[in-house]
Amino acid sequence: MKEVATGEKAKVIAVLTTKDDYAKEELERLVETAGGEVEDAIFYTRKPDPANYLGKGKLEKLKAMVEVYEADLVVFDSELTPSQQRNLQDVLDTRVIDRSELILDIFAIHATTREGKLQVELAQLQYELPRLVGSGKVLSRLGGGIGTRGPGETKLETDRRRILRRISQLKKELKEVEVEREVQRKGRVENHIPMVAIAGYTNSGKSTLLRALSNTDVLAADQLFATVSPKSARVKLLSGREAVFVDTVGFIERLPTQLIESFKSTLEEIAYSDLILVLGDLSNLKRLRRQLITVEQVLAEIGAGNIPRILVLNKLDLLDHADIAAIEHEFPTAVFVSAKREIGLSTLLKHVERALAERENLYELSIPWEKWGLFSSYRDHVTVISEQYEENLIKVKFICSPELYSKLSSLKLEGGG
Ligand SMILES: Nc1nc2c(ncn2[C@@H]2O[C@H](COP(=O)(O)OP(=O)(O)OP(=O)(O)O)[C@@H](O)[C@H]2O)c(=O)[nH]1
Ligand SMILES: [Mg+2]
Repeated sequence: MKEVATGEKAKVIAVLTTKDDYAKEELERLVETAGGEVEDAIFYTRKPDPANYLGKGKLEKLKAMVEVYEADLVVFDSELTPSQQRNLQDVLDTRVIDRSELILDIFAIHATTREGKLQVELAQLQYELPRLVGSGKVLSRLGGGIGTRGPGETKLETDRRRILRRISQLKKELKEVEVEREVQRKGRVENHIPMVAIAGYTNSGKSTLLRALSNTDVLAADQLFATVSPKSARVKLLSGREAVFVDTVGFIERLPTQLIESFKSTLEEIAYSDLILVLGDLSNLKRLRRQLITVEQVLAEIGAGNIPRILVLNKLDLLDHADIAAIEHEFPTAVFVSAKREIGLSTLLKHVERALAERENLYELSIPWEKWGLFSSYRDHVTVISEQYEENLIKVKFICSPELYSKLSSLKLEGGG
């Protein structure tokens, strides 16, 4: 919504395609985040009409509403086909967008890094492409009649070629950024630094949690998709070992497929992690249950379905004691925190450490003094249980991953164990 730049709120009429308060509220929040305000809404739950989506009566009602409110924009809470979108714009004489375009718009506003901007542009072009082709078809069928006269086929062909060229260029640039990311990831694996992804529905408090755990300056805001270019930070666990915690792009019901595709490399960070903190927002329990289902679906879709996880329920400060007891009963394995008030964070870190240790073992090595320094350089990545100093060696008992052990075992005293 361009109105964001001028500071003026765009007047929006919403078209809701399910009788569902939750969907209505979510669409309103999406519109607000994009810089608009829902003035009024209509419901249309019948089968969509192929030409205009709406039936004749509803369309007339909507047209009247657009005029009364002098609406800048009509937003549909579902997907519109390219021709439906064009036809509606013609009839209503105002801009009409669907849910995907709205979400893409928010991503465009919030992208801060070069990678984020490239990803959003790619998603937007991929959204636009079939719309160009679609309008071309409509035009040729109507023979470019009065009132529907638009760019001719030749102009459309050049537009299409231009977009396709840009798409392949964006993909190339993104590949380069991905290579950097892969190098970082390999570095972390080689240094045996476990990676913990913080995933969850948008606005659940992921960035606030990363900020609280790492004391770094991470942007958090009461907006949907505040984070489009996530950061990561090293966090010292209670034993002194370190892990890298990664913030992630929030999930939402019906996340546009173009976004999943172009943010693939960012979302893949979740699939490469050793542990996922699935963050839920306790401020509305009905919403929480529904959001957790969506999160499960997206995790499966991005190939992260089998990674160990901890359910972390956030915004504990908003519940009173009676509610807490009931919700603990419903989610017996969850860890309850308030990222904002920094409640429950050390318990959470304990759970993280325990979960990370699950695939680790207890080992014992006798290390000659001259190699002790080398062993010590891995101190952040192993949990030392005991050290016993002897004349020319140190006996050390520690817990670490099998991979790290195979590296460290080369330090042992010849013939020792
Ligand atoms: N009351 C309360 N509010 C919280 C808590 N944690 C986060 N919030 C608020 O929830 C809102 C969203 O927080 P973010 O950390 O930006 O959420 P996010 O999950 O990163 O959201 P996206 O990046 O948009 O997906 C902000 O207004 C936070 O201040 C909490 O423990 N209690
Ligand atoms: Mg965030």
